[in-house]
Amino acid sequence: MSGVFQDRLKDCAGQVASCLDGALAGRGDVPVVQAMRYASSGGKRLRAFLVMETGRLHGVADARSVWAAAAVEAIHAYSLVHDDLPCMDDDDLRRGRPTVHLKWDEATAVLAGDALQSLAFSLLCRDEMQAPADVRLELVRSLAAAAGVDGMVLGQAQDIRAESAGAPLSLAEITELQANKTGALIGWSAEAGARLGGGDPTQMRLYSRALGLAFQIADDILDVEGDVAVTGKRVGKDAAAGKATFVSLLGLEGARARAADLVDEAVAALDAYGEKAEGLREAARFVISRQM
Ligand code: GRG
Repeated sequence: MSGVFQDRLKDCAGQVASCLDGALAGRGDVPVVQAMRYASSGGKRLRAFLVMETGRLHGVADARSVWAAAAVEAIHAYSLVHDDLPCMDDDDLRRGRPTVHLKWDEATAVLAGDALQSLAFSLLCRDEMQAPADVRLELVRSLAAAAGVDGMVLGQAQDIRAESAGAPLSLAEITELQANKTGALIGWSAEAGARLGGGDPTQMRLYSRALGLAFQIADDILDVEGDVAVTGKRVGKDAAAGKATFVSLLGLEGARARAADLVDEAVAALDAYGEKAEGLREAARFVISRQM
């Protein structure tokens, strides 16, 4: 990972952490709030980076875009807490630490996830974002669509349904499922910066579609080849569950080649932006080279 991208990712992560800390401050040691702080800390903050970097590309200062970046990270954190529950993936490890329902209990994990989701929408209403009402409304509407039953929740439901289906999913079905489950939030993140800057999100949409799919293919590869000490989550789960993945359908080399093609596609979508988009190009390359 190049120094410029690494520094910017770290910088965005720090700004988002301060924003979330501030939003959750002053509530004492209530367990559900402690669980929200725990669940929304750590992680690569790739979605936050996408919001802030596409924002910068469209002339938006970090002090404005960080609220939208924190919002998408809050939704992402909620999805991970709920995904780890015994009724879903039943995981014990996330971001290298015990999952929320093990550190507290299931009820606290459900509530912390719910409250992180509400928090996300309240962050989009913050005055500090300095967004006109129509832009703010569009960000709220599109985040609801990306997170809900037209996006991430639909993808999660398709994933759960596939586990009990008679036949493994086809490549087209997996691609659609993943576009919903992980692609929708990644897409929202890349488009949010353009929307905040009053720009046209079309190129960001093309970039993020390719990026989101490459991200998921890399995730499938990591589930086969990753090291739990580095990924901070259990690996080998897909094969153990007999799940169809990009690796089971394309083979390891095929999956790597497809991911590399998608990175080229994502990079090509940034042509019109010239040098200014170098951070986003590096992000695309990072997505398939990452070890965590
Ligand atoms: C429970 C409604 C609901 C949705 C859950 C996103 C999701 C849907 C589940 C996560 C399961 C999973 C491991 C998906 C693979 C891709 C993914 C989202 C990985 C985690 O994202 P990273 O790598 O995580 O960006 P960090 O920890 O870096 O933020």
